Amino acid sequence: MAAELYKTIIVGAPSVGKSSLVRRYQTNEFREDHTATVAADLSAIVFNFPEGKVVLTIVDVGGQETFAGLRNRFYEGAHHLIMVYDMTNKETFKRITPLYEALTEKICIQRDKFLSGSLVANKADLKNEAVISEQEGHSLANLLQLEYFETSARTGYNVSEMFLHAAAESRRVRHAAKV
Ligand SMILES: Nc1nc2c(ncn2[C@@H]2O[C@H](COP(=O)(O)OP(=O)(O)OP(=O)(O)O)[C@@H](O)[C@H]2O)c(=O)[nH]1
Ligand SMILES: [Mg+2]
Repeated sequence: MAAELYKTIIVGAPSVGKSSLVRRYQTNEFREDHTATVAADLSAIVFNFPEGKVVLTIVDVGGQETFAGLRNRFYEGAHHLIMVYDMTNKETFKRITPLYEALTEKICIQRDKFLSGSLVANKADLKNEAVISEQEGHSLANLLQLEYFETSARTGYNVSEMFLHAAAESRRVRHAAKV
C-alpha cells in the first residue's frame, strides 16, 4: 500500500521549544542551549498505522521576527498545525492568537481546506513556575478548536502522543473530507 504524506507545521514564539520537541521525538535527546532556527528546518516521521503507512513532513518554523515574511511561504499546503507556547512565559501565550489568525488566513481561507491542530504548552517540567494555567490553555484551545497538550521536551513527557495525534488527525481529516 502506498504511504500517505502529510505536512505538519510547528510554530510559536522564539525559544518555546519547537526544535527541542522535534529533536526529542527524533533522537530522544535534549539540549540546554538554544540555537535559533534559521527560516525553517525540515524532517519526516514515519508512522505504521494498521490502515497503512503515514509519513509526516515536519516544518519547524523559526520564531524570530526576521523570518516573519518568509514564514508564510512555509504554511502552504499544511494539513496540521502545532502551535507551541512556553507555559512559564506569558508573552509566548499571547502570540498564539495573532499567529493563528495569520495562519488560518493563509492556509484555510485561501485554500478552503479544513485544518486540524493542537495547542502545546511546553516546558511542563517547570510546571511549578508556570504563569499560564492548564485551564487558560484549555480555554484557548477550545476557542481555536485545537487539541490541548502539555509537553516537556526536557523529560519527553507527552511528546510522542502529540506527534501521534498530528499524524492520526491529518489522516482522519483527509479521509473525512472524501466522504
Ligand atoms: N525546561 C525546559 N526547557 C526547554 C524545553 N524545551 C526547550 N527548552 C529550552 O528552551 C530553549 C529554546 O529551545 P528551542 O527548541 O531551540 O526553541 P525554538 O522554539 O525552536 O526557538 P526558535 O528556533 O528560535 O524559534 C533551549 O534552551 C531549550 O533547552 C522544555 O520542555 N523544558
Ligand atoms: Mg527552533
